[in-house]
Amino acid sequence: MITTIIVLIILLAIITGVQFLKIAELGAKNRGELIYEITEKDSKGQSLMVFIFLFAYMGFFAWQIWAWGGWLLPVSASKHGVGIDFLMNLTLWIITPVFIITHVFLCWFAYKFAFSSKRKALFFTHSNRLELIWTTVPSIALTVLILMGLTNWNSTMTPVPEETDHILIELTGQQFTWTARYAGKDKVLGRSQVTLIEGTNATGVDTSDVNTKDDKLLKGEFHLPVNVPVQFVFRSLDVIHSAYMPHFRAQMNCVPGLRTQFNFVPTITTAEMRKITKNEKFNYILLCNKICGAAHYNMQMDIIVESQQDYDKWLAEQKEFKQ
Ligand SMILES: [Cu+2]
Repeated sequence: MITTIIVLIILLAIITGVQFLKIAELGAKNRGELIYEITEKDSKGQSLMVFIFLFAYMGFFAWQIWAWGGWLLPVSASKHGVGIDFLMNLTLWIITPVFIITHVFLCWFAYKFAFSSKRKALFFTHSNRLELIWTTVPSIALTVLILMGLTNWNSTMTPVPEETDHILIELTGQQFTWTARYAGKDKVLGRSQVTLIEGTNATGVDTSDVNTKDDKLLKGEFHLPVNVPVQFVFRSLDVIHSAYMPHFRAQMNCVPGLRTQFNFVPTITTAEMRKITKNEKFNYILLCNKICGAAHYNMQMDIIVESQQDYDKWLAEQKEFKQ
């Protein structure tokens, strides 16, 4: 009912506006004026408004930095994340001055060169020199940024070589929970497939595979040793999820029927990060970053980064799958 009334009010307002315009047109016709002719006075007024808008817009921009700047993530807790942050900051340092300068010019020119009957516009079609400058400069800047980005991308996307000391974790997403599986002593994850899902075997691990016996399945939280490469493998049992670990600057889609992967090296323990953020309750977190259904926001796991000793102790306490 209320929606219908609102729609009616909007329709009536439009009709009234059109009628007012018609009256104005008729009135102007009577006086022998052209209502749609833009006078020099109109032009000056509009250009002044553009100039005032510049200050409001830049003020809003500064306010946003002031108001939201404090919500940025703390320092990166992974090795490659430092590179990502550097790239992000470099990009901002390049685009922020460009953004400010172009808008100042845009609004200033609109004001300064507003229509005047005393002035004739310069007819200017083409300049090879200008074309060359505004093609070359952005090309060089983009090439440098993309090359730096690719180097960083390769460092997380190239699987950790077998011979390098690392840990292997499989993260499985399903509506609406995560399961972490550790490869155990043999450092090999047992096979798994969706057709084997039943009862307590929620992620479908293959119990007939000898490599499965020492695998460890975890809910709620998982631990990582500091400064050791972690190779992640991602699966999904239903829809597309996205494993997002913001403090490590890492995110990967979990796609049904596909194994995706990345690796990173955690560099700051949870205890150290609590000091850095001055927050005793701080915890690293794994989130789902795809809106995958009604309880999507419930898909979280805590991540504890600790010394190798503490990690070994914790891992020994976790039950093996065969139990
Ligand atoms: Cu999800």
